[in-house]
Amino acid sequence: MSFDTDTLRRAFSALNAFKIEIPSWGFANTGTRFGKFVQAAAASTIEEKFADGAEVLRLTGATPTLALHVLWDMPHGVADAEKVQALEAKTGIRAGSINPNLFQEQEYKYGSLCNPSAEIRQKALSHMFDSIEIAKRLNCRDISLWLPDGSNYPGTQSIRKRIGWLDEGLQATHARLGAEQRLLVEYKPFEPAFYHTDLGDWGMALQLARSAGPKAKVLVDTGHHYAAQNIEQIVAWLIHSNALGGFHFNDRRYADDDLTLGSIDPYQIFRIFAEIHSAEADGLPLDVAYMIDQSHNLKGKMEAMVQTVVTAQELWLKAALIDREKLAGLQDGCELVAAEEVFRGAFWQDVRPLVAEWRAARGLPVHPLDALKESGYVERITKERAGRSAGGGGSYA
Ligand code: LRH
Ligand code: MN
Repeated sequence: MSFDTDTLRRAFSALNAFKIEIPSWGFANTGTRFGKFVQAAAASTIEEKFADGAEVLRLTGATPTLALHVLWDMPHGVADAEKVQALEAKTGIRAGSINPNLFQEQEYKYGSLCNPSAEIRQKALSHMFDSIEIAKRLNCRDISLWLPDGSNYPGTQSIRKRIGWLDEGLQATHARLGAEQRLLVEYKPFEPAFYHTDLGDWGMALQLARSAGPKAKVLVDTGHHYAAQNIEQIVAWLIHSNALGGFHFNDRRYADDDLTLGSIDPYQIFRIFAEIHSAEADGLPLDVAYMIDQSHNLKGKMEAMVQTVVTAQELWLKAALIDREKLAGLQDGCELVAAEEVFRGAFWQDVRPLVAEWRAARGLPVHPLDALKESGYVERITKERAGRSAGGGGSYA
């Protein structure tokens, strides 16, 4: 299949520009509150998570960084930085966003940065400061914060007081950031709290980011929306407000299901990427971290991660190839059907042969999933890691 040079040029520059970060926890055994189905090949040490991440980078050429969750990956905090730097040198994949853990210690039962106890808020804040120190030591730019804080019953907590405490906490965190560092504020409407969540939606995250300071931006986890919400409209608002810091991509049928990107509604991700490409085409200065945040409870962890990166590249390219000029004219002319045909038409087109050409040109495996199978990597790590991963244990990572 041959493509005209202009399409090839546009496709190659779009794919060259697209980097997506993979989560260390995507390689670990994860589950739900009803249990965890253990996979022998799963990673449980930081060494194994970097090895798996490097294999995904080798196969896709699009994942130069690995997101770390502090207590899961660096239980000794800054003291583990040297080990991580050695792994970066050995594997060629770098540590990416640093994700504090403010959700697993007993003290956080009634919240972390929003807890009525000043002492517990201070504990949470010092974990934020540790996370910033780790990021400084590893030369990582983004501290990516999600907190589960909230309540389960009306009247049991002062929502307004908690806003004040959270505001203070994020301002204090922002004040500790290095010159080049950013604080990404991730919102979520519910779970594990089921009456109110303190950082519940994009408006709250935007308000808190603004109040914290210019280095604070909003992180959009695609799974953190009510089914009826228009996510690409939220993205447009955050771009308009120069507050879009990054994404956690995954897919869902019902709630925060953390399924693989594009498995349920690939058109959703296409519509989000279309907002990004149109903003870039209009010359808006975007500085967006694209990241995957999934838990592979049933699919093989390596297969699911490679499949996800490949799907993200395809959807990114489909949206990059929208005939923007033609579409803008039709939109301004309110030629609805013609505009929709241009927009959706880009989604229909099969870009896989184009992505295959880009991979071949970059000396990358043309079909990464097949290459993973042919490499025997999963069989090898299964043998190496077998006989260890017994026991369900906690539900996550
Ligand atoms: C919370 C979340 C957050 C991570 C966690 C693994 O639902 O999206 O980004 O800390 O998943
Ligand atoms: Mn997330």
